[in-house]
Amino acid sequence: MDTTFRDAHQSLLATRVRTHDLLKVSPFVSHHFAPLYALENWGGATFDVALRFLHECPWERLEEMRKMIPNVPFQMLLRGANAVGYTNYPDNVVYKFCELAVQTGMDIFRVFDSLNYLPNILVGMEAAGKAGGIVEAAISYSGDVSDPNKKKYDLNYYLKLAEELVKGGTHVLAIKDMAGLLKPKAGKLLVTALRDKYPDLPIHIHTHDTSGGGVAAMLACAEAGADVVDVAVDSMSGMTSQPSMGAIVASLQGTDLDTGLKLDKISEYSAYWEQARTLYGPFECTTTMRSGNADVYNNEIPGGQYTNLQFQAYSLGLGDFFEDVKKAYAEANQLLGDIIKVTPSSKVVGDLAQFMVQNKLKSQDVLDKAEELSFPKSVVEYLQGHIGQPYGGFPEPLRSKVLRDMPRIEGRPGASLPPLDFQKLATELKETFPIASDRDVVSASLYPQVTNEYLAFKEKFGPVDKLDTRIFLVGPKVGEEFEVTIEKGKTLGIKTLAMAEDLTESGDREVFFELNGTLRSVYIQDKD
Ligand code: 3PY
Ligand code: ZN
Repeated sequence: MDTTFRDAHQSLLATRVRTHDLLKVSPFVSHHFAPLYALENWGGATFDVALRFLHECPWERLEEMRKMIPNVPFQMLLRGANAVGYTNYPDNVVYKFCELAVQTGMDIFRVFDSLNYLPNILVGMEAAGKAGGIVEAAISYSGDVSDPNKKKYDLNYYLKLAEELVKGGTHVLAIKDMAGLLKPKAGKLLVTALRDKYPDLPIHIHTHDTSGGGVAAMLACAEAGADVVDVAVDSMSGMTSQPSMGAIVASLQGTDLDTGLKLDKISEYSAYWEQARTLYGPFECTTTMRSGNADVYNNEIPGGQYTNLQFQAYSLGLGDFFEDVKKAYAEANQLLGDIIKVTPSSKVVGDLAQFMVQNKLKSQDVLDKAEELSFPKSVVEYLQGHIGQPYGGFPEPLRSKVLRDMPRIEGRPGASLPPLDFQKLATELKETFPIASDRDVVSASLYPQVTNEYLAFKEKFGPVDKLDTRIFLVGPKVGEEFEVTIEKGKTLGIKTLAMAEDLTESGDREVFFELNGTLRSVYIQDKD
């Protein structure tokens, strides 16, 4: 599976790749990448980021990609009962979301839960299946099954969970190695055991290349009988992204596992992304990251979070801060009960780690002073049971010391939420924003505030997703001519001409331009 359209840019470019750049290369993908099992192109953080930062509609992105790539299955990442958000939703929101996703073009739903909490995964599986999607239940991987000293997440743990997911009716079973901890030996062990137990079940392996061991691990998994492994095109691969497509395809050429993909086409595809990537310079993980780092086997920080934490540490400019945060992350994980770490549980561990470094606390200090410390909100909510129940239970006496008489949620958090009234939400949203569509209503059911801001922006500025990425991020130069295709066959020619010298009383500046040869002007707030 090619993850270039989702996880690769989520991990390397803060999820900022715009629909415009995805669509430009979509016909090429359709023509040359038909042998792919799937193209992962939606879900995870892309939904939120599209609305919040790119001012574009994620549903439109999916619909347009579907039109251009009718021949490769699409795959998305669904955070179980959290859908594509960070919190719990009423069940009917998750159902509605999946229904619309299938209608808009989605095929395969990889469903996980950040604590591997079965009831949360089952809700997502049900919702995806009922909508008509292919259900790919995912076990998030932690620890090291090849290390007998790492006892909590051993082979037996994974086999038992797999059994539950198979019982739950999954069509495909995924191992989701979000931090890149699956060493070749562990991958071989795990896939062999699953293959032996389920000869006919499609097995799909996901990893991140943070340590640099991703290609070796995926080859080992493929040889042990995995049906699908995840890769990103070469120029969007490596480090916290997926391992390289070209490297894996080349390694398997002429073997029984030959993928049928053509190396010269992978090169062309890679060249496109090498260029496109330069447009997103300000969001590059490589401003702070220069290479892989095998210390991920100790700190277990997931790919996307690794670059975030590193970036934060560098912007704070505190010497060894990142090294300290990484060490504290491992300690925080142990304090919280050695939990599965992926969105949103990884944020809980990251927040506690940063809290420990900022307040110069060691593990023992946290335990000793737990009653007096004011812990980050995410940590308190985790201990209350807001994201589900961790395997092996909550850490005691830490939990009781932190929570004292605060309420606790037993069981699945979403189960106690009343259904959302979609009719009421639609009426309210359309009253405030007459341009709001039924899709926007579903967006608002997940992200109310973000959707309101997206609609307000769209009302004011129009379809900015049609601008090319340089113009969108930096703006045109004075005197520059550029074209914008707003729909098929409708292309506008725009030439910026001049700006008025004086500001209006409200701080706006008049900007003159030609639109298809006609002189026009707009008032724009001058932020300088
Ligand atoms: C997400 O939840 O967005 C992830 O990519 C988790 O790995
Ligand atoms: Zn991932």
